[in-house]
Amino acid sequence: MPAVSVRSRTTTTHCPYCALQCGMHLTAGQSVEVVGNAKFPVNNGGLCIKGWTAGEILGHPDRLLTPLIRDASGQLAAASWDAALDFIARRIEEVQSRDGPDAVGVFGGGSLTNEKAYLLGKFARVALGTSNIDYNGRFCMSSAAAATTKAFGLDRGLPFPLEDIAHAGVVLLVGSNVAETMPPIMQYFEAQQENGGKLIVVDPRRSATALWATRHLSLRPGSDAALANGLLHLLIRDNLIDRSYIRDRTDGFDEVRRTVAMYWPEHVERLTGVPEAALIDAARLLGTSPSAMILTARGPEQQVHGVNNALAYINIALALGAVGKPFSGYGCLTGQGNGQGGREHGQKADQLPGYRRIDDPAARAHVARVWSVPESTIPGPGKSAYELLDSLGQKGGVRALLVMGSNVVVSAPNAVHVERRLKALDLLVVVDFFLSETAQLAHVVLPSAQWAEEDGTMTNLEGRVILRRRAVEPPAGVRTDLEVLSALARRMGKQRYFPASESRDVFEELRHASRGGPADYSGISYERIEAEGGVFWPCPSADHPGTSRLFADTFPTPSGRARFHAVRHQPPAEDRDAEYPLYLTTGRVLAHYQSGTQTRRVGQLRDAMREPLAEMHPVTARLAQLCNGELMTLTTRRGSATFRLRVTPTIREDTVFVPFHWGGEQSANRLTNPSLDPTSKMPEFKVCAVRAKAHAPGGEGREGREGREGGEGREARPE
Ligand SMILES: Nc1nc2c(c(=O)[nH]1)N[C@H]1C(S)=C(S)[C@@H](COP(=O)(O)OP(=O)(O)OC[C@H]3O[C@@H](n4cnc5c(=O)[nH]c(N)nc54)[C@H](O)[C@@H]3O)O[C@H]1N2
Ligand SMILES: Nc1nc2c(c(=O)[nH]1)N[C@H]1C(S)=C(S)[C@@H](COP(=O)(O)OP(=O)(O)OC[C@H]3O[C@@H](n4cnc5c(=O)[nH]c(N)nc54)[C@H](O)[C@@H]3O)O[C@H]1N2
Ligand code: SF4
Ligand SMILES: [Mo]
Repeated sequence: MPAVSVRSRTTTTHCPYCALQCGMHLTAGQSVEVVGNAKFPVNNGGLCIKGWTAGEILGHPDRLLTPLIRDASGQLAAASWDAALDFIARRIEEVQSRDGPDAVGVFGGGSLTNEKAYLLGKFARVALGTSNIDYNGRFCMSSAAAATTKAFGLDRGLPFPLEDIAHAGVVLLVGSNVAETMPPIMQYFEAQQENGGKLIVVDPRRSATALWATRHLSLRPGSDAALANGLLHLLIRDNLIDRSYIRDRTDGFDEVRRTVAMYWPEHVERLTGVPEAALIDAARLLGTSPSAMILTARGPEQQVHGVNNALAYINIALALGAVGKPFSGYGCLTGQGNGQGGREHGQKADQLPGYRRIDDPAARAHVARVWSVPESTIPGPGKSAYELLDSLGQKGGVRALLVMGSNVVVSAPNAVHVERRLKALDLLVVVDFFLSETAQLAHVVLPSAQWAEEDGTMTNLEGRVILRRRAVEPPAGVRTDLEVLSALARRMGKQRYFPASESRDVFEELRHASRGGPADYSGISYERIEAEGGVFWPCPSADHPGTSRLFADTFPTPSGRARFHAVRHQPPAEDRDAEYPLYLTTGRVLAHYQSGTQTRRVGQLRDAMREPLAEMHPVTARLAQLCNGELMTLTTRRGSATFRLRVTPTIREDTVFVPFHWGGEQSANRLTNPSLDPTSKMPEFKVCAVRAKAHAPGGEGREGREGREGGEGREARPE
């Protein structure tokens, strides 16, 4: 096990995983102990099992401790930092002189600190001169981000602090299983219920979260826009909307009114599978509450119509006059540790720091000044995440790729194809602390420090900028991501643009770069974050208190008013049919995190769930003669994968759910559809057509007795 040397015994910091960024105290001794920070206002001391066990990944025996280069025999072999960095710089130079600057791509992640996300974006534009940088947040909140930008003129996941949930009269929680994905958040829902509030959960599964709900609407996957339009239809019909708010603070309602007029309850029941009476009841709860809050997460967003789905829910919040009012409004529950900050500082294909647009001349001029480069040298917008991965190794596409903070072999849709594209690269460099499935394909792997071994800021789902502290020394031989980027820039002769590799210095530059932008961090400092338990952006000056609640008086749109958007229900990119008779939806379980690189290495989490279980309704399983606990092969138009079956009445009869935290034969993403939302470029992780058969080693699925006798195979086919 690599030595973990102690710097100070107890450090106050934050969890390495999700967007809650729970506060914790980390005590480093023989092992690293974690307890929740009772004074941090988000989790108030609560942690989930991933947080408690996070210390285990620091001194883990699988840690990468030296750079690796693929040798002549095709094996990854230990190499010195000089050899690895020289090799990368030389190959990049070769690729760019042959195929141009855009032939080198960068793929970042929402787990990177703000400082890393900022420097990675600058590295792509200034050191590499490429437009091709994007990140895994594209697979995460991009649909809600696009929708809130359209409707409110600004994307901050939650425009209010979490504590507002406790005081909301009704919360409509859509496609979000927070009881598993952010357990300490449940304290706010518990308090809400104690205060007499109601919770309506919209999910094709009666999830752990739905068990907390006053009402559960079990909609058909891919039917969110129909459901939302149906609710708004009823609110208008029953005169439960806020007409003066609509008149004074919004534009575009008339067209929405005309559109939702077509979504009468019987019709919506047919589209969504949600009974008419349940719709009427939910609309009444929402419309009669003094404070209605609508929260969406990946369920409605990770769809080919993800932006429209989010807009349809936003329309309800606007019609109720809820946005900008106390304990009310619309919010998107951001997912990754720095899912929020990671989308603000320039690792997105179309973006510059401070949440500026890369095609905005004033934004370009400002950032060019901060970077000391001519404005004309900053490239324009590049390819979005899946488009970038799809172009790898292709003529005219990206030929060399640097991956920092993502494991796309497991987490990208249509994963077999993505793996093939990665293998076609002239150069794949992966910076990680474990040999992830993606790192296993690399030409060069660089070992980096992790969360508790370095300082850096993160922005949680509320827009609260927090500070992670170095609690232990990184193992000998590894470097921080910031050091890696600076060292590579030096190899490329660009060192004068990358003088800093200390987090605090990079943050100072980020403050200037963000000044005047929508996500303005210029008034935030490490000292303020520590003294104030985090600072909410926008915070434009040192004496500004930060902005915990947005939109109270106005919206940052040109008119100062919010915008309605008329959207229609459209079927998913791939609907079920005779050949693929079920819907497949994918998501998360409590014990594992994302592509599983970290959590599959923690004993307690592995024991909690050793393999992915595919959920299927008993009626569907019985029709297919599939039994609980048996292996089942799922097949879509992209490929097949095998899972152990969990028969449960908590899921719709027409739907199968699989968690995506595993790779190889058990990878949900071998099955998923890479069709993209036209605006956000979000892939349709949440809906595709699938067929299920009993597993037959060596074949797609074992035929049942009837199958061998010429009848139907054992295949799941709902009514
Ligand atoms: N344990 C754990 N926690 C995590 C993570 C993790 O990997 N593991 N990841 C973090 C990250 S990055 C994210 S983005 C968040 C995600 O957090 P969530 O969005 O809560 O998680 P998911 O499981 O992806 O999806 C939520 C729900 O959407 C439902 N759903 C499926 N299809 C549809 C549909 O068509 N419409 C609707 N309305 N719902 C549908 C699913 O049944 C599921 O219960 O979690 C964060 N927290
Ligand atoms: N089928 C399906 N697929 C999905 C989803 C789904 O719901 N269904 N959800 C999507 C969503 S919402 C997300 S956010 C993505 C996430 O999926 P990924 O992009 O794969 O995210 P992680 O698994 O967090 O990958 C992070 C990798 O970077 C490493 N890492 C973590 N922190 C750092 C760091 O600071 N520096 C460096 N150098 N490396 C680091 C980890 O060890 C890990 O190997 O998956 C998406 N894929
Ligand atoms: S809820 Fe999220 S931030 Fe909190 S302990 Fe669990 S994984 Fe960490
Ligand atoms: Mo995410």
